[in-house]
Formats: sequence, structure tokens, C-alpha cells
Amino acid sequence: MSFMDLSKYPAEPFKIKSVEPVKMISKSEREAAAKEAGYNTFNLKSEDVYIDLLTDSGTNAMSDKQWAGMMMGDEAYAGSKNWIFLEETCKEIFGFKHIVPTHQGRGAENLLSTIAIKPGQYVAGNMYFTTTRYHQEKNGGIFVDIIRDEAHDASTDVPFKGDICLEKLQKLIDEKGAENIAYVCLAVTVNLAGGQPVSMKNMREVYEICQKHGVKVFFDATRCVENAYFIKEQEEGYQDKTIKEIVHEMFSYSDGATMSGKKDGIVNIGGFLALNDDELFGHAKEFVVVYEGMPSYGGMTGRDMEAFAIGLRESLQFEYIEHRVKQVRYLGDRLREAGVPIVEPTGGHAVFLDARKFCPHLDQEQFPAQSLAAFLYIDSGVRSMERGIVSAGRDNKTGENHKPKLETVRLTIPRRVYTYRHMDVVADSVIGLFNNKEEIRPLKFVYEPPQLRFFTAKFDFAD
Ligand code: PLI
Repeated sequence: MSFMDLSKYPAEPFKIKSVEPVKMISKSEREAAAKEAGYNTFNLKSEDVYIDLLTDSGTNAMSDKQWAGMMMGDEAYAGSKNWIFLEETCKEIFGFKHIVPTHQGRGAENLLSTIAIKPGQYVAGNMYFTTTRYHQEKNGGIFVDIIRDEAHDASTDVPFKGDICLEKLQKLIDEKGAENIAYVCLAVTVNLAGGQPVSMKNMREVYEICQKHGVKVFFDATRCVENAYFIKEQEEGYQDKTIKEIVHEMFSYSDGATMSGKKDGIVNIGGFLALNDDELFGHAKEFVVVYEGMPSYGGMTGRDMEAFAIGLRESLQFEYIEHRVKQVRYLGDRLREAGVPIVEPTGGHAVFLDARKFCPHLDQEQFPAQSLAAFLYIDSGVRSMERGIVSAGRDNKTGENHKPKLETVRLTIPRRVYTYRHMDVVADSVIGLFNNKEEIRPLKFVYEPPQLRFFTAKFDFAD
């Protein structure tokens, strides 16, 4: 019997061996930095940021074993031993026949969209992701969102909110014809829905329907380990399975996957495309040499591949992933308890502020989430990211703004980087801002790039 209960918010399952000092610049310096950045947190200098929750992508802290692996880099142009290790690791964990390395997730998306979409075909997905949809549309695909309706409503608190709606899938097949559907892209978890997981049941059912009609299913595996944790925690029949067993079963309901290693691979760079089909694999290899590099490195160095393989194995450890998901949940709990509107339930990688409810005085075309992110930075040096109308971009044909129902600010937690105390600082600042929300002002574009505008756009106050 122990006096400690670590089950709700487990302490960090690691000791800190190397640190990177951070400091908070003054409020007037933060105001100047925000203005200079055009009120776009992507344009801030990292040195001007105190707690960086822009993304969990490539911002992970590696373990001592990963750093040791970096010293084992075999930088041969072809046949690197690190590639052989990474390939073996991916095959063992995910169970696919072929692995094609890429420099990061969007490299894999580029390959998959190039080889698997014919112009005019539909690509169905459980909500869109920015780079994923970009590559699908660039290759002539027509994206169709078939996620369950609840995912578009920030306040609905249901488990497995990332599930595909089977009726929407069936309707699409019936109306458009299976031959006109390039594939179903099933993301685990769903980033823009709030990091919401997909149930094993749903994966199985989607695959069954697709197999029946000859439609391929490709997973976006980017945060698959977080998804597996939710299955273990919440889906009946999985409590006694290991995370590794759950991940393996998940991918048995797909024909392949793209993965950004920069998230659940716990590295700073890397990715891959996984396939079972020999012919598609042949095409992928033709293109990987054009866009990424040899099929034995795909844009990664030998040392990157070693760290990635070790990171993938570490990510499957229960203590690691339990702490990861529960640390994110801690931040969500603190905000909810103070009445701050967030996307419910808290997902795997981030807490999403519901900017519509946070800033009721702003219209969506006044960019409430963009402005909230800027004011949060000014208040405490915390960098977050807009995930709303700016990220959604414009319709390719009409030029009108896509107006997503979810207008959010994402507080994304890097893996193994920040402590619970950092979460408290973030929570205090968000709560303070919520209690003074009328200070958050409308914005207007002063520079709007044509593609993936959120990365580099600039704004100024509109009032
Ligand atoms: O950033 P990449 O190219 O390694 O991966 C692209 C990508 C694909 N799928 C999903 C679900 C992502 O979240 C994703 C990248 N996400 C980023 C950069 C993020 O900040 O969420």
C-alpha cells in the first residue's frame, strides 16, 4: 500500500539530463514582437517565446538512447544499416509489407497522392488536415469530409469523436461509385477535431465496407500511439492488451499509411509511407527518388533514421504514453474547471480553445482564433496556433473562405519537453485572458499567401 496516487496525473516518467534555458522577455518586447510578426505566431522568433505550444511536430525531446543512436549514423548513400533497422522496426510495429522513407509526413502524403489519385476522384477523410488535403487536391482529388457530425461541435463530449460516419461513407460509395473514390484517408487521431481518437470498432467497420466495394483505406498514422492509448483506456476489450498489440491491430484494418515521425516517432524529423500493394510500392519508389532521395533514406540522414526507429519503440511504452496523454488532459482539466470553453473531450496532443465562445464579440471573419493566439503570446510569452478560418484557407474554385465550424486555438504539448508547472503557467494566462476577453481585438489580413496561408500570413488590427 502506498500513500501516492499517480493514476490521474502521473509524474514525468523520466529524469532531465540536459536542459535548454528559456526566458520571458518583457511585455513591451512581446507587444513589439507580435506586431513585427503580423500577429501570426508562426512568424515569431523562437527566442522571443517562453513556452512554445505552437506544435508537437518535431519539437520532441529525445531520450539518451536516441542521442546515443545518433552517434551510430551510417551515412551511406545507399543501404544504410540505420535504414534496415528503421524498416524492420516499422514492419514489426505496423505489419506492412513495404516501407518507403520520407523526410517528413507531407513527403509521404505527396507520394501517396501522386500514385493513388486520378484527377476527378474523391478522397474521403475524417476531417481534413492542411498538408494532406493540399496534396490530395494538387493531384486532382476532391476531398470529402465523412467524420461523424459530433466532431464539428466543440462542446459535444463523446468518446471516439474522430470516428468516420459509416452512413456518410456508404452514401458516398452509393452516390459516386466505388471506382470514383481514390481511397479513404483515416487519421488516427484527428488533429483538427481536437486530437480526437478513432475506435478500433470504427476502423474495423470502415475497412469491411471499403473491402466489400474495393476501395482502399490509408491511415494517417501520425499520432497513432496516442490513439492506441485511448483505445486501451476506453474501448471495451482492450484493457489487457499492450499498446504495441493495439497499434498492430489498428493497422491491420488498412492498406497502407502515411506517417509523420515528428509526432509519435518522438524525433525532430522523419516520416514514411507504408504499403501492402506491390504495384503501388513500385510507383512510390519511382517517385521517392525524385522528391525525397534513395529508397533507403528518403530525405533522412542515417542518424535521423536510427533515432526514429528507437523513438517508435519508446513510444509504445505504457508509462510514456500514459503520462503524455494525461499531461495534456491536466491542462484541459484546469481550463475547464475555470469555465474556459475548450474542445471536448481533451484529445491526445493538445488542448483546443473554442475561440467562438471565448471571443463572442468577434465574428469569424474577424479571425477570433488568430487574435486570441496573438493576445495569449502578448500576455505570457506562450505561443499557440490558430486552427480555424485562417488555417482552413479558401475554396479552390470559388475563392471564398472555408468557414470551419471549429474556430480554435491549439495549445499543443511537445513530448517530454515541459512539466506540469509549465502547464499551470499556460492555464493561468489563458484563464486571465478569458476573464478579460473584451481586450481581444479583430484582425484583418495585410498579407495573404495563396496556399497554406496560415504559415506566413500577416495581420493588423481592424478596429
Ligand atoms: O509536418 P509533417 O509534414 O511531418 O506532417 C504532416 C502532417 C500530417 N498529418 C497530420 C495529422 C499532421 O498533424 C501533420 C502535421 N502536423 C503539424 C505540423 C502540426 O502542427 O499539427
